[in-house]
This record gives sequence, structure tokens and C-alpha cells, in this order.
Amino acid sequence: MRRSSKNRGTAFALAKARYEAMGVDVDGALAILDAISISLQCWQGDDVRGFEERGAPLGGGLAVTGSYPGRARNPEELRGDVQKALSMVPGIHRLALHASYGEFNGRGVDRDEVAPEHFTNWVSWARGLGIALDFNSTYFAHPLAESGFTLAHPDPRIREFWIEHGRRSREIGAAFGRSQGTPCVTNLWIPDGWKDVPADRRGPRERLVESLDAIFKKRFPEATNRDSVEPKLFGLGSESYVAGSYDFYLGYAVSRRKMLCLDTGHFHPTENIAYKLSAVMPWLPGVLLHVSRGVRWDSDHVVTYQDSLVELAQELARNDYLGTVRLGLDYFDASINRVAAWVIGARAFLKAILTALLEPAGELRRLELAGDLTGRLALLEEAKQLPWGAVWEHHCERRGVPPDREWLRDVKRYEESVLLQRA
Ligand code: RNT
Ligand code: ZN
Repeated sequence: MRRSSKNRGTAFALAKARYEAMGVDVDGALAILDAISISLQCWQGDDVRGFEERGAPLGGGLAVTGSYPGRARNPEELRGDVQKALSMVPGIHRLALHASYGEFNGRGVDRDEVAPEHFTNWVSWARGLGIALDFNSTYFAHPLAESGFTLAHPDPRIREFWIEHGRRSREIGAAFGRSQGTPCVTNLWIPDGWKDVPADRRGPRERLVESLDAIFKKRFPEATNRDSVEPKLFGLGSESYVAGSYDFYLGYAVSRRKMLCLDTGHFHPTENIAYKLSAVMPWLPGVLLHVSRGVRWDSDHVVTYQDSLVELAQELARNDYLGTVRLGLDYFDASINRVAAWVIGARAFLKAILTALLEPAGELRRLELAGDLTGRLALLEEAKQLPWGAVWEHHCERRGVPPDREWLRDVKRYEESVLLQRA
């Protein structure tokens, strides 16, 4: 053990020298990495079930597959699992809750009744851990969402029910923000759309604008709650039309000064959010990322270290967006250990950010401005094999988190002693 730590130290010293010879400030990169918070998605721990008594089928085009043992069955178990996962992710991170994760104690609280009091245990747990919370309104897994329409539903009574849910979600977000001293991002995603070719594309969108305006009417101080809206391209059951599309919400967010939530799974497979960020940032008060991994479709696989993720991280680092763009994960895999799924995805995202921060950015820009496109391409290729792994291991060590190859042992022990006991 001590031996491998010493080897890591040597590897880091060599890597650092190599980077510094290219003009890269390794300590500066690590300082930026230290300050990064990723909002983990609570719903990875229990297959998006939540704690409502109703237990309606998930619906809304969301699908969780797999039957790995150990799903969290109650708030205590979920908190324990999140805490375990966080202990293996370097840095101080956040947790994103959904409205369906309130603690209702068998009182059958409906979505239009949900309130901050249902989240007091979450708040005190988060405070004890020194982490902050984000929030999401829940527009699925409910009888009034079964038609596939919520805020854009033609029936004004159904719309009103969901508008009230949106309002209450923001109250909860503001309560989080007040108690944690950092603003809660309250994200809104609705499934509304048609399986087959609609006759009216305009109507649902007009209704959606009205509903959203009603939800957002009340103002909250920036320091407590910030709203974001999340577009989607298509879903299971909404293959032909989605009311809240990208164009729709980009326009809405710009005109109403809302944050835009960009989910990496919500675009055509050849589109990459990395290429969009600098185009939308000048017009928006903020962006929330839902980092996910689509495999052939919006499948919400565990995030892994791959080109599209690195490109996204590069845009965040190169454009100095890391302090302003809110980072979140959004996937749910029930086919592997759920704690490991969080750890793998969060670590992959941090690794991508680290490689991006270690890019010889100054030299690349200089070559580009000088018109040396050959040099730019050559350096971009060489940068891919720079020894960032040694810097990552050093980072884990200094943050008191197990390095690669070691954290999985921790997860296995937790699986044996905790997760498998839940059967
Ligand atoms: C659905 C959206 C949404 C959900 C979560 C559970 O397509 O991505 O963000 O995945 O809120
Ligand atoms: Zn999402």
C-alpha cells in the first residue's frame, strides 16, 4: 500500500514536469478541479421509484432496465448509498432530488400538495454531510400524466394540477437554497408529446407557455432558487412530437431569463452539446447540464470517459464556463451495482474535466491565431496521450479518496455488508 502510494508520487512528479514543459499549470488545474461540484442524481439509487405510496408505473417515456440486487427501498437506504458513493468521488458534490423523493409518512401527499416539510430529513442530512441539494419537479409516474400530457394537456383542470406542482417545487427549491446558503437549481422536465403524427403542433406549445408563465410568476431571490427548463427530442411514446423541444425551450429560456438544462441524451446522436454551449451561453442566464450517455437512443447509460464527454469538458474548461455552468448527472442503470454506477459516472466526468484543464490551451490558441493549422492538429493529437492518469491518481490521494483499482473493493464490501442484506 505505502509502496503504491510512493509510486504514484513519482508518477505524478514526472507527469507534472512533462506538463510544465508544455506550459501547463498543473497546480492551477487541480485548484480549479477542487472547486467543481457535480450534482448527483438521487434516482440512480432506486431505479427512479421515489417514495410515494402510490407506486404508479414510471411512464413518461422513462425506462429502467436490469435487476441487480440492492436497490434502495427507503430514504435511509438511499441516503446511505449516496453517502457511500460520495466517499469515492473526490471533491464536494451536490445531490439532485425529485419531488417524488419526499418523506410523506403514509399520508398520501399528492404532487399538488408537496412542500418543504416533506424534505426536512434530506435537508438536515445534507447539512450534516456538508453538501447542497438541487431539485426537480416530477411530471411522470402519476395517473394525471398517463395520457402523456401534463402542462400542455388540453384539460385546464389537469394543467392546473401540474402548474401547482411546479409552483410547489420552486418553493421547495427556495427553501433548500435559504437553508444551504447556495442557490438550488430547480429543474423542470415534462414528457408531453405524441406517439404518432399530430394534427396540432401549435396548441400544446401555446398551452405550455401559459402554464410555464403561471409556474414562474412568483420571483425568488437568485441566491435561493434558480429555475431551469429541460428540452427533449423524443421519448418512448412521444416519438413524433415533443411539445418542449429544444427550439421551444431555448426561446423560452432566453425570453424569460431561465436556465436551460441540456441533457446529453436529448439530441440527435450526431449532435453534441459541446458544440452548442458557446452558441447559447451569450443569451442565457445559465445552463444546467444533465450528463448522460445514450446508446443508440436516449438510453441513459452510465456516463463513461469517451470523446463526446471530453469534448464537452474541453468547452467548459477552454471557455471558462466551469464556474457558471451547473453540472449534473442523469442516468439510471439497474443492471450493475447502483453505487458503483454513481461512482463510475461522476469520476468519468471529473476525469474528463481534468484532462480538459490539462490541455496545452495557450499553445493551441497561439497556433490557431497564427494560422498554423498543421501544428494545431498535431498538438491536439499529442495532447490525447499526455499522462493525465498520474495527475488523477494524485488528485484522488490528496482528496482522501481511493484511486482507480481500489474504490471498487470498497463498493464490493458495501455490497456484501449492506446491499445484499436488503433481499
Ligand atoms: C427525462 C429527463 C429527466 C429525467 C430525470 C429523472 O428524459 O432527462 O431529466 O431523466 O428527471
Ligand atoms: Zn435529464
